Amino acid sequence: MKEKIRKYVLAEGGDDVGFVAAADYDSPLSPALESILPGVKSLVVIAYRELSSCESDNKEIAMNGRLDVMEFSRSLNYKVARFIEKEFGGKTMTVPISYPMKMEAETKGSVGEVSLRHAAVAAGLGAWGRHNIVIHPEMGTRMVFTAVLTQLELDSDAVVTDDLCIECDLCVESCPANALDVEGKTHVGRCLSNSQPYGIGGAIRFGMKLIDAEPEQKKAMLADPHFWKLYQAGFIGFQYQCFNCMAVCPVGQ
Ligand code: B12
Repeated sequence: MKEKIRKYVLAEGGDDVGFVAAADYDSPLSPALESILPGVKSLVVIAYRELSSCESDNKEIAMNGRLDVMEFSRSLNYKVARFIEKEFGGKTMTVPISYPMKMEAETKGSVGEVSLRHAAVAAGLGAWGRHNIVIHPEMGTRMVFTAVLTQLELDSDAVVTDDLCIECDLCVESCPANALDVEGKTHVGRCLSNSQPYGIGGAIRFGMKLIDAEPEQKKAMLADPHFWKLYQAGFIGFQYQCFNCMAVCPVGQ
């Protein structure tokens, strides 16, 4: 089964694929897989190369590269899920690159339903780096992941035991928010407010200010490019302004 699925994913444009038995996936913050798909037995984790767009100082082009891979991965994830159901039976469910994401006070919208980094590491697709993201053994850090939950008994691929991070600290030094200063722990608030200034925090701050503003100030706020960017983020989804920790990592480049 694994070989057939692997062949399909690669033929359809995935850059790599790994398998992990549900019992070998462990992410302390995300919900139990069983609560998502009762009878879940395995995850098929798909890896995609991020485009070179992530290097661009032009943030619209950088974000567009991410949107390209998000759109492609949504389609591939769906196809793989359908392929598995048709070919081998059982139920499947897909896990997206980023959203939809649960927006709850408890997790502050910062925990995925399935942690794709933990899944990727357990599926042998890479190892954690100093930047707290996953480095693929050949393709490096510029990777994103999706997954398909299945009810198939698939055993886990071998995990990567090599330390792929070369400890150059370029990610730490190039983080404009100093979000990587503490090893093994990304400062979520710092990363979020810098990489997504038009995200949820920005939208809340804008709304709060608007409520209290005088009528003339309200008009000025709505005519300001800051609001236009919030508006755009609202319909494209996230609007990352920073890809530094991925883009500067020399591993695999
Ligand atoms: C919410 C989210 C964020 C939030 C919160 C991050 C966070 N605390 O996890 C914010 C906005 C900050 C964020 C930022 C980024 N994100 Co993000 N994000 C997610 C999302 C949707 C959920 C993550 C989640 O569930 N976190 C909660 C759990 C997993 O965190 P945790 O248990 O506390 O683990 C943390 C630490 O304990 C540590 N950790 C845990 N175990 C271990 C073990 C070792 C050995 C080490 C060293 C560290 C470590 O790493 C984690 C990060 O703090 C995932 C997609 C997904 N569904 O997984 C993408 C995802 C993690 N993001 C991704 C990316 C690329 C980014 C950014 C580069 C932004 C961008 N422009 O794309 C930055 C990188 C920030 C960084 N260097 O840490 C990719 C990572 C790909 C990869 N190669 O690993 C993912 C997997 C999206 C995808 N589908 O590919 N992200």
